[in-house]
Amino acid sequence: MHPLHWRDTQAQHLTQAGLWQPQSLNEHLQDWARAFGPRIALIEGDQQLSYRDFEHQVCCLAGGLADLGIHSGDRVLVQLPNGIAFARTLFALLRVGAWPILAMPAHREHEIQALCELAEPSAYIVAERFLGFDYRPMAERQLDLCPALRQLVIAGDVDNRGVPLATLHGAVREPEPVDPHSTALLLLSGGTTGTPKLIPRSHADYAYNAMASAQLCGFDRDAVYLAALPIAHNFPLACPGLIGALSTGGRVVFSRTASADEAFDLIARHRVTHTALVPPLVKLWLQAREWDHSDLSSLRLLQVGGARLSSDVAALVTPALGCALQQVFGMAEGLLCYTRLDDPQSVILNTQGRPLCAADDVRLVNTDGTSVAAGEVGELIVRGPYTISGYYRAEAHNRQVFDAEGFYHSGDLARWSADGNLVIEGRIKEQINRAGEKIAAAEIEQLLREHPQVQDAAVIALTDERLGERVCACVILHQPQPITLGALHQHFQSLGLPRHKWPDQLEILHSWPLTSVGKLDKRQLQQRFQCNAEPRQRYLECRVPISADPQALAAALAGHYLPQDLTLYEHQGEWSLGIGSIAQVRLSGTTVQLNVAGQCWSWPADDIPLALEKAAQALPFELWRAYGTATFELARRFHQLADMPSTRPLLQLDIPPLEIRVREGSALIRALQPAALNAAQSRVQELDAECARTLDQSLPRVAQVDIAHHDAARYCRQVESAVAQISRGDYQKIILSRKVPLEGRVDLVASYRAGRLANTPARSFIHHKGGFSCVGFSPETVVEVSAGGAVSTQPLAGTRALGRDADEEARLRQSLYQDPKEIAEHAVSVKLAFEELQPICEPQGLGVSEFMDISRRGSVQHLSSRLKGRLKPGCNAWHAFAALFPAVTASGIPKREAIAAIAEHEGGSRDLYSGCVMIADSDGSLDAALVLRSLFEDHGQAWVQAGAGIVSLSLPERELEETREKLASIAPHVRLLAVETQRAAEVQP
Ligand code: OOB
Repeated sequence: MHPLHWRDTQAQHLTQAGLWQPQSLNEHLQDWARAFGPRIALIEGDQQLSYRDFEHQVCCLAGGLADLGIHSGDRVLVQLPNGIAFARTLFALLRVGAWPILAMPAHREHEIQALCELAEPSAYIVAERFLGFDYRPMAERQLDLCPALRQLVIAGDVDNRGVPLATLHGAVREPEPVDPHSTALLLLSGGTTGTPKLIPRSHADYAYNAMASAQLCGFDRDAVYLAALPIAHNFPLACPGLIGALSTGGRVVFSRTASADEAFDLIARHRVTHTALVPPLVKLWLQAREWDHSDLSSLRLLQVGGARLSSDVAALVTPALGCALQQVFGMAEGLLCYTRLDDPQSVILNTQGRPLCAADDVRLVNTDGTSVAAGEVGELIVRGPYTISGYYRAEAHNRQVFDAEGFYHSGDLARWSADGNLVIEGRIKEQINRAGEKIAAAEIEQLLREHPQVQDAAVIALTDERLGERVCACVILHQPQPITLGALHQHFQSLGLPRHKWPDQLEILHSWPLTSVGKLDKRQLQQRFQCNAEPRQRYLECRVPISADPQALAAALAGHYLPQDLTLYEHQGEWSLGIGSIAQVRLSGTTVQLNVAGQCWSWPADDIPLALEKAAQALPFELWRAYGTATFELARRFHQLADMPSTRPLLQLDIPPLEIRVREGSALIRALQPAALNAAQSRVQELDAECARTLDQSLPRVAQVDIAHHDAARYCRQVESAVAQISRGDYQKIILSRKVPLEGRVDLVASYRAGRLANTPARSFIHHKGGFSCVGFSPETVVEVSAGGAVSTQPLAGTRALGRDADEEARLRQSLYQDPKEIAEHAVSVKLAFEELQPICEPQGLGVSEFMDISRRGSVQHLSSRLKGRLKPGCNAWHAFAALFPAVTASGIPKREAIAAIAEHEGGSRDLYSGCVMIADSDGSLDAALVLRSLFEDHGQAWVQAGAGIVSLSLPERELEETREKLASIAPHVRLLAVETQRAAEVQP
């Protein structure tokens, strides 16, 4: 007998036993529509659909799909978020007998392409966009790459190719006759291997899966199920989930995401009775409950499964959420184990329950296939009425994981508790084989969590030349105080743990990487930290006392190290100078790349904050500071506009091998090499003595800059045309800028010193890299994020000149406070910054800490406000950056339209102007200065650039005047190189 046919041999028996019903899933839906006709079946936002209407819509869509040429046995890739469109599509495909392949919204090109290659779908039904991601370009590429793919159906607006889902209305036809034992749909495996596996579930087995689960979980007509996990996953789809709720006449409420904000509101509004989560989300819900007091009293049962739930967290569920807990151990391959509703608390808190069906044949075996002794841990193998007999198109893999008796070898390690319940102890793959000693990751994780500083832990195996595998502890800390591997070793020693179980490597994270359904993704952790195999390099440090003015010394040091690539960044009383680059992180094209000493890693850039976090975590240095820039055109990525041609990466960060941080009284020198440290120390001491002696040298001549007239007429025309677009309602506000070229070669350091003396900037900087230089006196930061996750931004909008004296300044300030245009402009900017911070910050504590103060910046004064908040769990500094970039002060409102119009009016890319110069630290902090009031030089050609905010009331002359006022804070301070030095520079540009 072929092992894969074990289940087929049982068909008659299973049918006779009443476990398999002789109906297709579509026929079940028809029965439910007849039985529960006018009752509400589905709710999404304000839309509610009765069983009858839902079934009718399914029939019409099935007709439309058939008209498109989608027939019985065709595979159809479905990638839709939680919503009615998903349910309609699923059942319509079942009605025509096509096989839906249920991809998750979080899947991207890598997974989608692999699925297309494997299953050769004839159609792809996909959302237009979801959570900021536009699926259409990816889907269109699949049309070109996958020859079998004939139809693209878009739920939403079509861009170039495809048909809108909403237009698929066909005549209602008789459904195709379907064998209930045949494949109904293909689920994706939650497996840990690289390639996706497809799991063919039949009508009969899946109907049993959902309906028996509904019974076990106490679903009835009054059940209101909240689909919070992504509905393409087996758990919310059929355990009992959507299909189970429909089978009892209950209703299903769709939540777009599983965030507590959204879900709590829906639970209260629709009196939800049941829902399901994976453990990482349970923790977030429990945290949210500390301040959220939504009415969750309707909730009867929270199902938790998909990964191990610790007993401690399990114990918090009922007190915090007021509902019963059920633990679920399940798998898309079939087997479901549930704790029962009437189980004692000890079973519910400490076990993963027992099989759904008496006919589930579950065994725990040793590596040689023999059953383990009572209470011992073994690999869980299973066959049964709703467990598959083989993956789709995976013969070789099937031979490995299905044995001759038809058992599926799950790779999960489990034991039976004395009371007959399963306790999942981990996975075979999560056992670390350290020099031959087997170590269970779960055991070390539990002990790590007992350390007072550790909030959560994950332990992974990394390949090690010496040990075979080494133990890597990944931890999230309660407080961002650093913890060392040594401290963890002490902890393990005090617990009496043998030395070979102590972690060999420690990695500190701010949040966990999650799989598409929200489980901890250990594979990503392995990829991320494997390249840290070499111990991280440490900076050698020394602190030198100084007597010079820190700004003068920092500038002198920059002058000394030029023309090497460097960045000098002033913030909070410190001038931080990064010299050279030993590692580079770049965002360009579709990836974020990390280069270190000739080795390169890359991460897909469809989630830029995540990719940057991964790159940062892979840096093989301890306590690094990165210096970098972001061009204004990066904003086009964040706002789904097409890239513009550019020679510079959208974002680049460099780790310097040498750093000098100067403040009043001392300089901290940090270098990777002892020789570099010593040399820098001597340099600092020499230059400190020189700066302290010389006060101000006579700086070279001032450049001739025609800030009053250059391009003035064209600028006024641009303002006029923008005002017309604003009156037409294209956008509300736009910042248009004007470039004024300078003759001669600029002395960066002298210009910096002169400009800095005349300005009172929020930040200042010199950035020089590969023939491009920028010196700036930034009026505001785009974002400041502390190591502890405090976020702050300071929008400045509304400008007046400072005038010639204190009286004039006071008079101009008065007029600024009384100008409705300036005040409106300011208020709108503050509101926008608030809205941008909301999705990434904890709701409590997010607010405006300073409102409409005055900030004096060089030759001008501005209305300024400050907003502060705290990052939500799961968000990093780059999420804050992505939310706030570009500064509204430099783009306009709404940002997307304004950014598009800027390119149109200014005709070309802005590059660094109105982008950022920034520093980012290994502790997660980030400080990004807005590049305005700056001087630029690119391969010998220098210019200054400034803009003004255009609104409907703008007058071209006044806006031109504003650009002059702003240019006046930089242009007069530009210093040129002496003639001889210029000549030398021309020879070697
Ligand atoms: C569910 O399904 P999949 O296919 O995404 O993942 C299955 C794997 C299992 O083999 C096991 O390794 C792990 O996820 N798992 C658990 C668990 N439940 C699943 N590990 C520890 N404790 C648990 N309670 O994850 C799934 C399918 C249906 C219902 C619930 C979960």
